[in-house]
Amino acid sequence: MLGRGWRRLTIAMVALAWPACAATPSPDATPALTMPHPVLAAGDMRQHLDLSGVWHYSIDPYRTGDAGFHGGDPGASQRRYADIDVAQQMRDHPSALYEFDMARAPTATLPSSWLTHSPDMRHYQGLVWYQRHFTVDPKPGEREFLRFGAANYRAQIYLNGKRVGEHEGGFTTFAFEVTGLLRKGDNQITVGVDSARAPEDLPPPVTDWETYGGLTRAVTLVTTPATYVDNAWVRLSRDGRIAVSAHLDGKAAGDLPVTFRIPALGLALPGKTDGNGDWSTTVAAPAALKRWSPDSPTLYDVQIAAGDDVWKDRVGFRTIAVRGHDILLNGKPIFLRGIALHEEEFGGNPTRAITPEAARALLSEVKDGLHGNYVRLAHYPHSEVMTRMADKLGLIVWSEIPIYWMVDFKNPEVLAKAQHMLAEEIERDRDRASIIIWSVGNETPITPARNHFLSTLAAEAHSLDDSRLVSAALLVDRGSENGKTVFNINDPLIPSLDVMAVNTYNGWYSEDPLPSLADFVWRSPYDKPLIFSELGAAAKAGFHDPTRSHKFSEEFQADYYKYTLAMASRIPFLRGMSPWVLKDFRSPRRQHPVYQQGWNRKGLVSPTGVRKEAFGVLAGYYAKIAAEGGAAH
Ligand code: GCB
Repeated sequence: MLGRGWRRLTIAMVALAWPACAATPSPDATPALTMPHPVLAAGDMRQHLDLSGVWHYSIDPYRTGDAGFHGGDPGASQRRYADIDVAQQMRDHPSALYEFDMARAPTATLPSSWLTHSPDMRHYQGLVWYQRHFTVDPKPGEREFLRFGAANYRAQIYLNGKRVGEHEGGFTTFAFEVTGLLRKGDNQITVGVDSARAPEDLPPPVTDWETYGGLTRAVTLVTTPATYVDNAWVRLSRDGRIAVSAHLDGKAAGDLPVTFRIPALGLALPGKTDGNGDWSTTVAAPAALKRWSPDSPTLYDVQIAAGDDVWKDRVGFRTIAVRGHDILLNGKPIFLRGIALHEEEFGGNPTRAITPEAARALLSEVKDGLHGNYVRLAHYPHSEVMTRMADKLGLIVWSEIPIYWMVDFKNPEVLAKAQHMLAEEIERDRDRASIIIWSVGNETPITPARNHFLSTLAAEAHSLDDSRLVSAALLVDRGSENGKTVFNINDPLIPSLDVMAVNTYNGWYSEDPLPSLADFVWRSPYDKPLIFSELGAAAKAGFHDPTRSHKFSEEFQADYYKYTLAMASRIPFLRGMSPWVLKDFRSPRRQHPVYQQGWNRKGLVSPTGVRKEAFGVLAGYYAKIAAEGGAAH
């Protein structure tokens, strides 16, 4: 299973020709068999040195550290990544010219976006160089990897002045092997992060959320034995068996005895890798296995022992499937009582630094405040801190890649890029029981090129992960029949999807009187479940309108929810919803000076967590569904 997906991905990557992606291989390490990067599945659970903390930074708006003023290599005076002590050089060679000095550049605490480093960085978009030093004592026979939780949007990495690699995509985790490049004692790491995006990038430049440029997730130095488990997937297959797949990397990876264990269940499954270092097996789920669910989010410590390595993760076991209009969790119909959220912590000046406390605060408001069981993590893969917290707290997750609005669908290189992002997303999070849906697009205009692009991605998601559902947030046709407003869900992509999803904003972006919403008719020729992936209206917390008629008032937002939920409750094939959105979030396109001030105000809570009136409307609706058993609305 793992091998098949990897081979297909390799083809995509060759087409993309990303020459500098491969890590410099260590003399005694076997280069990765198929992936340009190591996967380092569950790398956050491995032995590592956390490089979070104080880094120096230097802005480079004209990208002088990338290229000289006539193109070509940058001049020595501009190479921020050079492994030199600039002050010492200037003392030793008074005529030498340096127009940077990272050791004396300003500092910031990472991970965080640079938007909060200083007031003059608030709207900076472009290239920023980061540098820090760290001390290690590499041991012979060990391998070391630099692992990045995320770098938004493009990153180039240097270790001790040598280029290690580069990465594109602001929301997925990646790693480079640096065995043999580390020094005993002091080491210098430099990362150039560029937040600027072109129309061929994902997402394209125009979105409805803040571009938090920078190293927004942890950078770690991960250590493994010479041969180690690079990729592993542990899950409950649709037929109720525990399934394990693993890929080992290193000289001894082929024909190596391996053992999978779940100590709490006394389960030990021995096996042996094939010549490529791949191993997979299945076993009937032990009777004592407790299924993961929002009501009972049981997680198990699991291990794969292989040679000197013990790969570890903490996973839940559950099945997810669709039958007609129903979504079945562990074989039972479930209604998804959700809300959408951006990766943005509570507070008046967020920086997209998702600590466990920040993730817990957001998700607890969903679980305990709204009586929810589901979150849409919009519009890109969120931090692994968030998906692990969802596993732990018991929230079902929709995860997506940023195929948003006006993507360059005709461009095969953009498709290859999207496939790569999808694979990185799935490979990092395939072991999270909370995730049940991979979504491949949001509100994309229907054209033949878009249909081909998204159906290719949907097929890719199914082939990389046959245990989950695939969806996309679609547009719908609005019509009128016998005086009634009718919405027909008939997107040509639907045959490629397991679940239909629609964003709906009637009464907010349209002038429909709110009481008319309840009579709207929703139809689809497809026998598939529907989720409202968005619905919402904005309100500025604290702005009240006793007439309940003004947009941006808490009362209007609350009534919008009341009437939209009345509409939702009459749709017989609706099986869940993730209204837009839990918390007001920063968005440069929202500039009303009184009500928005750079924030999308569709949150049910303010940036600092103050609940608006509509919060209670949705919480009441969900509490009732939960009290009635949670299967239907
Ligand atoms: C949408 C988008 C979401 C926006 C939202 C809005 O349909 O998917 O990213 O933020 O509408 O507030 O208009």
